[in-house]
Amino acid sequence: MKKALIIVDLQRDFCPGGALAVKDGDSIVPAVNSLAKSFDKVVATRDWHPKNHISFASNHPGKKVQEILKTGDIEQVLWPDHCVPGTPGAEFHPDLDQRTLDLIISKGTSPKLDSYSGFFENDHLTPTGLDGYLKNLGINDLAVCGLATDYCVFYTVMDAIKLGYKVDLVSDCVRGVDFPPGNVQERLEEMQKAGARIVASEDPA
Ligand code: VGL
Ligand code: ZN
Repeated sequence: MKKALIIVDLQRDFCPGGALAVKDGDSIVPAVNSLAKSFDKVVATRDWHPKNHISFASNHPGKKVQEILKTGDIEQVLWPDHCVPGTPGAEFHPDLDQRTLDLIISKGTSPKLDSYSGFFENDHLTPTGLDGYLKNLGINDLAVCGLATDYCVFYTVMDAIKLGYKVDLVSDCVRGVDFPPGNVQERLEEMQKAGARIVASEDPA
């Protein structure tokens, strides 16, 4: 059975010192590197936002970071500018072993739409191509790790389950924003309820 590891947004801006730092975000890198060795395919997603992106509070005069913007059906949390291509913050963490990566999926590239999930943009309609890649390879078993547990990891896991994949969430290889406080625990429980298996990277798959 072929299986793939999805490494979500292990970028400098989500690590300590970055624009949208996740506490201890960088601490998962060594475990992610060793985990990657035991998968047939390794995919990294990356947040890849134009400067005029809808999710940046700086693009909405009078709005502050972590305020919520309602646009149609979508509730958009506003963030500091982050992961703008060409800036250091958009790069993968320098210690992430990029030699293991088979595919890189950029997401959130259109100014008007955010994309937390590695599979669909936040309209839940526009695919990133990841599902097609995996299905074409006959891969049905996924493990998901990376940043942030309660945003991009969560939405990636939930979409993967909806698309019919068997999903392991690697608990020691994720870290969360935890906004609003308690969000990480709530999202972990939601993922588990939906059918994700919470595993440790040492557990045999
Ligand atoms: C993320 C907030 C905004 C993430 C991305 O990778 O979890 N969170 N953009
Ligand atoms: Zn983002």
